Amino acid sequence: MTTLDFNEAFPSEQIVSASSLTLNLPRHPKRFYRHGWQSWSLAAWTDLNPLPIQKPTLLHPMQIDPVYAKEKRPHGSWVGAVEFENGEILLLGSLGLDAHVLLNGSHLEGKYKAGNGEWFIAHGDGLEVFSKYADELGKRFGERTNKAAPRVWCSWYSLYTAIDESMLCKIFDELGDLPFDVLQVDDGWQKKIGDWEANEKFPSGMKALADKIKSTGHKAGLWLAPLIAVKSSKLFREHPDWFLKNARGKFVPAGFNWGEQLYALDTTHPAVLDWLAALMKQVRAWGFDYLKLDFLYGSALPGRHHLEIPRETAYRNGLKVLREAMGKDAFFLACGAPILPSLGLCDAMRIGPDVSAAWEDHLESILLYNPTTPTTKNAIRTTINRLWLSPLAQTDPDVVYFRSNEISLTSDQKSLLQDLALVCDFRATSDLPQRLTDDQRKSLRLFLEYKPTIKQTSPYVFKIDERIVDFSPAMPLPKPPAGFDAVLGKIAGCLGNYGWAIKIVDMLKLNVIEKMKKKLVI
Ligand code: 9PG
Repeated sequence: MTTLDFNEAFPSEQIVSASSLTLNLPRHPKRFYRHGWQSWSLAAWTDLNPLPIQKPTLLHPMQIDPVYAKEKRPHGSWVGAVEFENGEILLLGSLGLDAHVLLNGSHLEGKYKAGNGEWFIAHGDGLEVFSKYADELGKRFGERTNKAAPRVWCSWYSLYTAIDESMLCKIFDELGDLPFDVLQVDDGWQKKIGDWEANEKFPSGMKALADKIKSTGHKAGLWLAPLIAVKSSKLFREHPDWFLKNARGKFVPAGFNWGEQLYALDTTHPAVLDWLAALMKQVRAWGFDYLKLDFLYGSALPGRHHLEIPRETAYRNGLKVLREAMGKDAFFLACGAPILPSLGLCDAMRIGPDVSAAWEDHLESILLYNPTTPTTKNAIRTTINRLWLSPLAQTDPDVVYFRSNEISLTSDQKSLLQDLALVCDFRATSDLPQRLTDDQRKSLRLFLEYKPTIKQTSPYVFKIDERIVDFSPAMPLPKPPAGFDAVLGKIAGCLGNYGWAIKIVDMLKLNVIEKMKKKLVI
């Protein structure tokens, strides 16, 4: 164990090797920078009060590192930082993968789970110390690839899983000459999560769909979640030994979605790696060149692996196999991805939770105190607080909206989200061309073509050409629920631990989408 006093003589930056490191602070800091585990987990500056435990527990593996889900003290995956009254920032960040940072009173502590590792320590201006940390990470894991930022139409945020071949083909035609680079088919095409073949809604198969996209002059993009599977999949039934188990021999729960329990592949198992490589080759052979690989966190969950290596290394080895098999020329967007272990292997990374057509969600964000829930406010907050990653991967803030149907965002909120996409230089939307007015279509075209000069003037304020844009409205976390809301939150949190309750909520949501789809005149 290494202990250092943070005093006047402290170097402005240094690298220290230690399995556990304590920085003694001269006084209690004012705020702590929490850096969540994977794309959707919270990244934010908070005061030092404990945050309520996110609910429901059943969903924890999809939202936070389950190992630290109940930690009350301020903490973060790989990196943490404190801010003092005078505005000075002190950052402690690991340069290895199995590390966690914690604020213990006036001690900033970093710990590697297995053995020694490097720590980067720097103090001074916030933007500067994070940028230096990113430089050091880049040296070790690889810097951002030089592919052009793609402009993407993605099916998810209008149609969710209610996609089908004929509807998508009509949309691809209707997008016309809008300057998209990629048309990306999201969740809903596959037989099951784990069984990556076209389902009955895609009777001509996936190669035909990719051909159709390419015939419109665009790159074909596809969503998959290759590292997890639902319990009812053929993959899980046929290869239960490929899935991650805990020390008691039980399958490690990887969350609950699609009305089912999720399990994760053990990427230290040679047969799993062969299967992953074959899957990537298959998808490329169909003609998809842009791959959004999602729910990647699954293979970084704790468990007893086939080979005894740290879970982050197990995950990274799996990701290497995926990357190699898809080829360097494919564009790889990592989503639901543990942040540090994905660096250097993907072209772009989602760095926040999903956006939605609402600014906040009373049930999920507030009653359940869940900052990973899909809302535009949650997405902007975490994305802005992760922009320091941009030298390491293209940063995907998720889609923007131009539509005015099926949406409760105000025009200011929609603009803020569009400005975030400009800041990230990653432009995507799911708006249906059939539902856009002429003016909205014009604005979308301008947005896709616009290449402004961006300057960050303070952590949340940017100059976009001559406009000043302040993202502060998205920064506050909801207040922990009190009174009646707290009671409702408790009930909702308990119900949320029952798969059937989540299934009912999901079915209600899908029902709304199906109704919307029927109204769609195509
Ligand atoms: C497809 C979607 C979209 C989206 C991804 C991801 O239950 N959950 O907690 C949950 C979180 C995120 C999520 C879906 C479910 O979204 O970010 O863009 O591709 O999967 O299913």
